[in-house]
Amino acid sequence: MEHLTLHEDPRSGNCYKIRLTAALLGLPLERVQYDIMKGETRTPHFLQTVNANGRIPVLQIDDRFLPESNAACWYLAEGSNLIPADRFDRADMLRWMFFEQYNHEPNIATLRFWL
Ligand SMILES: N[C@@H](CCC(=O)N[C@@H](CS)C(=O)NCC(=O)O)C(=O)O
Repeated sequence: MEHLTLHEDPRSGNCYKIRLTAALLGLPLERVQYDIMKGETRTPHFLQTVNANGRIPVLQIDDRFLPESNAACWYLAEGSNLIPADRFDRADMLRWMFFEQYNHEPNIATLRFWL
């Protein structure tokens, strides 16, 4: 059984999505926390070992690192009933995940965080 570790800042909505997906599926998740306001994801160690893009969340699966929240949600959900069996419904799910990243995340979620 693979060991799952979430590199996160608990205040981040992108990290919450992954914790929520894991909880819905009953998957145990170890949590390693960083303070993004203190630049803790911009250290040489983080950039070299966790994510060269300097951002959380990153889902660690054993010794492999998967950045991008929606990729992590997809990884956890694959094979479960959280992903529709129907081809169109699956593409529609991806549509909302892309919409979330391209429209909601930069225009609403990030502004809310900074305010
Ligand atoms: N598209 C990425 C966005 C990742 C992202 O912007 N993470 C923010 C927190 S939600 C972060 O790490 N900011 C700290 C920084 O850029 O130094 C995802 O969905 O995971």
